[in-house]
Amino acid sequence: MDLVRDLLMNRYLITPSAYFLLQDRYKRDFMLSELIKFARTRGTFVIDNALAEEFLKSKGLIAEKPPLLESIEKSVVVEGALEARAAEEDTVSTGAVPVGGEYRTPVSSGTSPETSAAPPDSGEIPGLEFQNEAGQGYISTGTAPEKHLLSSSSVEIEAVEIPSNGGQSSVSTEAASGVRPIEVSQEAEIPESEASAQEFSSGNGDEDAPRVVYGEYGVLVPVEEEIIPEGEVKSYSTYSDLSIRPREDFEFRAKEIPDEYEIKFDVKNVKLKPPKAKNANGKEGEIIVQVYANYFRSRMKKMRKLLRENPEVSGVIDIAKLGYVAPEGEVAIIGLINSKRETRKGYMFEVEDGTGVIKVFIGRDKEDYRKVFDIVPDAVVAFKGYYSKKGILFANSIYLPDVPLYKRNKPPLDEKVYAVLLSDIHVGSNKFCEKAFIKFLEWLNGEVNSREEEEIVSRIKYIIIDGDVVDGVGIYPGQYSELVIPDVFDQYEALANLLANVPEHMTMFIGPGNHDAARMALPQPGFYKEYAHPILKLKNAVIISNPAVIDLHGREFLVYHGRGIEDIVSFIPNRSHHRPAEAMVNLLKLRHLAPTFGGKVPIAPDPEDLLVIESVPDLFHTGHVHVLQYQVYHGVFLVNSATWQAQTEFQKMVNIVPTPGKVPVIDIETARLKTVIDFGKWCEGV
Ligand code: D5M
Ligand code: FE
Ligand code: ZN
Repeated sequence: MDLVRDLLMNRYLITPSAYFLLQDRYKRDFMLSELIKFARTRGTFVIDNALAEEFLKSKGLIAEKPPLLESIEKSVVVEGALEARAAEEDTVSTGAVPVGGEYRTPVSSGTSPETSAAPPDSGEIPGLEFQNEAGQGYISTGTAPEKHLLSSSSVEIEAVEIPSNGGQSSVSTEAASGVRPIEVSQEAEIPESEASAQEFSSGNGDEDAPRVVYGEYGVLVPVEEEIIPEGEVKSYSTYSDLSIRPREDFEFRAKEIPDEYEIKFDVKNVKLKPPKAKNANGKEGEIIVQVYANYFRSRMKKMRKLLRENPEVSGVIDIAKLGYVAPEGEVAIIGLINSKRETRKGYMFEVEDGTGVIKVFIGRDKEDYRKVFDIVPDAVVAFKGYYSKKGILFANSIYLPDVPLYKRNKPPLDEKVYAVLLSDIHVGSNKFCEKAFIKFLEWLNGEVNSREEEEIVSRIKYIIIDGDVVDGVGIYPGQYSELVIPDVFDQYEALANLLANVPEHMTMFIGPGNHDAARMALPQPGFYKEYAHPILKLKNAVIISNPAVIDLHGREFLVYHGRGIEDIVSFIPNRSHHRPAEAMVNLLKLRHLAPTFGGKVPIAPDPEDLLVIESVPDLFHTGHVHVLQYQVYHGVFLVNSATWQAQTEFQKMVNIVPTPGKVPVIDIETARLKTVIDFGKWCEGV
C-alpha cells in the first residue's frame, strides 16, 4: 500500500497488475525515485504492467527470458536456419520486410540484448507471461498460475489458486476491476453499483494509510480526494429554466420523413444463461472457472466463424491434432493469443484453441511478419505454416479476422436524411462547455448561419449519444475539485433539462460510457435508473446499451463508447489517443471491441462474448478519447466523435488534448460524413 500512496503523492498512477508485480520489492529492491525516474524516461504517469516489467528487467530483478523459453529459442534458431535454406531453394522468394525501430511493441519483453544479472531462477515472477512449468499457457495475463480454461472440459477447482492472505482485499479489489478470472466470486458478491470502487485495504492493520479504491481505469486512487468537505454546498445550474424552442419560420423537412430505425443489437435483449454447478461439491469455484471457460469458448467460436469466411484460411486443424500431420504439409490453426514475445529472428506466440496450446514462430523474413504488430493479447487469429516435431508451428502466413474488401451496395433513399454523432458531454464537470452545448441546441432548433446549415439542420432526424453523458462522481483522481454538480442524480437531471431542448422530431439514442451510472465492466446494458431516470423519461430518447447496433434507413451503425481504443494504444506500436480512427481500424481488423482481457478495460465474464464485431457495420461510431477523427476502412466509415468537455487537470497530466465542440453530421444514405459543425470557439476558456 505504501507504494500506491507514495506514487499518488507524486501524482503517479499504478494499475493493479503492476502493483502486484512491484509491491513486494518496494523499498527492498528499489526505491520510489528509481521507479519515477524510469516512468519519466518513458513519458508516462501511469505505471502499467508492461512498464513495471521493463523496470524490473532494467534492474535485473527478473530474468530477460525464462530458461524454458531460451531453450525453445535455440531450437527456433536452428529450425529457422533450415527454413531459410529451404526458402532459398524455392523459386518464389518472399524477400525480407524492412522493419523500423518504431515497431517495437510494449507486449514484448526480452528485446534487450543484455542478459540478466540475476540467476535465471531467482527473482523471476512465476507464471507471469509465458508458461508454467508444465508448459501450459494462461488465458489471461494475470499472474496466478491458473489452469487452461479453454482446454478444461471438466473443471478442477484445485487449479484455482487464490492468494492466501487471510482473504484480504488483494483478491476482492482485482475482482472489482474484472482483472483476473479466478477472483470473480468476490465480484459476484458485490452489487454492481459498487463494483467500480471496492475498498482496498492493506490488511496489515495500518490505520493511518489512506484508503484507496480501484477507480474507473483499474488504477488505484485515494478515497480522500473524493471526500466532500463537510458543510460545503455547491451552487449549480440544472438548466431547469432553459427553454429553446424551434424557430417558427424554420422548415424541418425531417418531420415529414417517416422514422425508420431498428435496434439490431442491444445487450439488454440477450438472454444469458449462467452455468450451473454440476454437483454440490463444486459450488462457486466450479461455476467461476466454468464462466470463464464459457466466455473464451464463445469468443473462439465466434471468431472461428469469422476467420473461416476467408477462403485462404483453409485446412484448419485442432492444435491437439498437429502431432499427427505429415511434416511436409502446410497446416492452419485458429487460436487465441496467450502471449507474444519478440525473439532475435522474429516473434514467438503462444496460442491456444480449446484443444491444446502451441508455440507459433514467425520469422522476420516472412511477408506476413508485419501483421504481428496488429496482434494484441487474447486476440483470435489464424496461422498457416509447417508443424515441427519440436512442438512449434513455423508460420508463413497470419490471418486477422478483418473486414472483407467489398462494396456494400445499399438502395438509395428517397430523400436526404442526417444523423448527428455526439459523445462525452460530461455534464457536471466545470469543464463542461455549457455555452457551446447551448449554442448547439439553438442550432438544432434552427438558429443557423447559412443556407447550407439550414438544409442540414432541416434534415437531421437522429442524434446518437455515445456515452459519458455526465461526468459522474469519483471517476478520476482529483475530480471533486472540478465538479460543479457534485451529485450523480443532479447531473442526469441537468442533462435531461438540456436535452429536453432537442426538437421532438429528432430521435436521440443514448448509451452509457465509463463515467455513467452503469455497470462498469463491458458490455454495459444501460444506465442505472435510480440515477439516470430523468433522461429515461425524455419523450424522444431511446436508451441503448454499450455497445449497440442501430439500423437507420437500412444502414448499420455500430455504436460503442470506445474503451477498447485503450487496449490498442497500449499494445500496438505507433497508436495514439489522439488518432482514435487508426485504433478503430485495429479493432475492426481484430473484429473485437475490447480484445485484451485483464488489461485496462474491464470485461464482464458473460457466458457469451458480446464484444465480437460479428456483423460488419456501415458506420462505426466511438467516443471516449475526446478527439474527433474519421476515416474509411474497407468500406466502413469510422468516426470518433469529440466531446463537450475542455481539458481536465487530469487530462493535462496524462497529456490528453481534447477537441471539444466539433459535431460530425452523417449523411445516412452514404453512411459518410456530410460535414463537421464546430462549436469549439464557445468552449475556449472553460
Ligand atoms: O476519458 C477521457 C480521456 O482521458 C481518454 O482519452 C482516456 C483518458 N484517460 C482517462 N483516465 C486515464 C488514465 N488513468 N490513464 C490514461 N488515460 C486516461 P474519460 O473516459 O472521459 O475520462
Ligand atoms: Fe469521456
Ligand atoms: Zn470515456
